[in-house]
Amino acid sequence: MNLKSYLAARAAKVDAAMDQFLPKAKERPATIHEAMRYAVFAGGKRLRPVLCLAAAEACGGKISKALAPACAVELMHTYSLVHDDLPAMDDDDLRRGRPTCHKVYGEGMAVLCGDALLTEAFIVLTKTPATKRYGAREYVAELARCGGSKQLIGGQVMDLEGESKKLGKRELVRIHEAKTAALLTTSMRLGAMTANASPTQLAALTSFGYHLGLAFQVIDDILDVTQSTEVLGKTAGKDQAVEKTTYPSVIGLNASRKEAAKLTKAAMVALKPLGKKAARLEEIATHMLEREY
Ligand code: GRG
Repeated sequence: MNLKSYLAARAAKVDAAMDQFLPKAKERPATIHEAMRYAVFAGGKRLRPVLCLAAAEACGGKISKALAPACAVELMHTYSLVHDDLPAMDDDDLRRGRPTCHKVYGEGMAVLCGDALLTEAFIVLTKTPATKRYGAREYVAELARCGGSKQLIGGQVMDLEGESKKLGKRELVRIHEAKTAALLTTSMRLGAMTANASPTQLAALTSFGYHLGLAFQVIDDILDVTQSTEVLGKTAGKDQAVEKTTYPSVIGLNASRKEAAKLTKAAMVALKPLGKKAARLEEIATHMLEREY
């Protein structure tokens, strides 16, 4: 199967599982369940869950066992987007090509929607089958650590506190390690755990997730400068407009492109211990480097 069909098929599997896991839109109180579904089924790329499934396969596992953590990481990701878009944070009107959650449901409901999505992530995660090496304790610790004050929340704090300052590359990398790279790494690790990954396999996929996550963020910063709002589905040029520190603003566009390629190469090198089973992950990494939205 070529990569485009593979990604579409995997995203469809994730969507079908997500539809089963989430409370129905009419379940009372309906507004919150509608809002959760509005945020989740808004046409995201499903990159994190697809990586989670691919990580399971790269360790010889079955994707059916990795669907719950795949949905859990997407739920955590969607919560972070809903809260990040709020007026108190990035104040964005557009996400995934549609009005942001708070624009449709109001600020109070969007706060609750993010809270509910985050909580739901853990409910869904508990449906993951245990393996010889890993069970509920390891799965929950992994996702909670990623979402906590040292990773996602911590990264957002550094981001908020850096808003009025000119940051250097080291501070910028620290923010993206805690935000984008952390969630991509956890997606890989949870997928690997469902396949009873050996310590060597887990370490390889951890390193892959870290480097790919940083590369993804560099590309995201580049696209903010080079693409249109229509193509991105979110407000283009936003970083420049609010004078946010980004890779292009710190090292320039050309050096940013080189940095993304270097990080992607490092991600590929990390896959070596997995041998041929990692071929799909290599393809995904190349695709992500070349992505246009
Ligand atoms: C806890 C509020 C809060 C925030 C945590 C992860 C994060 C920090 C905030 C999310 C907003 C943001 C700009 C994250 C950077 C990562 C990124 C580029 C997200 C967009 O991911 P895509 O392109 O989005 O995969 P889709 O819509 O395709 O899922």
